[in-house]
Amino acid sequence: MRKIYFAGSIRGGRADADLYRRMIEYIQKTDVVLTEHVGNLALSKIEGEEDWEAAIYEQDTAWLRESDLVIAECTTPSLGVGYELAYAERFGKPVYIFYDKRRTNLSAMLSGDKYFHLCPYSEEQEIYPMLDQIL
Ligand code: 6K6
Repeated sequence: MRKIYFAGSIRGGRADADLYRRMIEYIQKTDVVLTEHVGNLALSKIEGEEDWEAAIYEQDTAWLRESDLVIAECTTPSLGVGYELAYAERFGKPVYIFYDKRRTNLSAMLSGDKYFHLCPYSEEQEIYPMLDQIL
């Protein structure tokens, strides 16, 4: 099974956390999601370790390097997700960026980068057929 790195906002704000969880559950029907905790922070296993923020960085960048592709939900802007997308590009990983075009004016640093596959939607139901095409 392919390994999918799902990226979504954590400290940028959790307004779309339930959407991330539904997308992750959908992807898990066919593929492995390395970053299940993005949809449910209770699943995070690193918090509490000594120097746990460095552990998060090391774990997430290792997962990005071993992933087959990256799927990001970018409606809620997040510095961490922006960093991950540039990191994924540097390692040649295919990157698909989902965003609700009614709610977000996507950064030009993403919409202007021809490397990224943009997946705008206006209703959540449009997301799942697009995921079927990608997976
Ligand atoms: C548990 C409770 C609060 O924070 C945690 C654990 N934190 C993180 N664990 C794993 N990945 C993280 C964590 N914080 C950020 N990330 C990564 O950055 C995720 O892969 C997200 O895609 C992205 C979110 O970045 P911010 O800047 O919105 O936090």
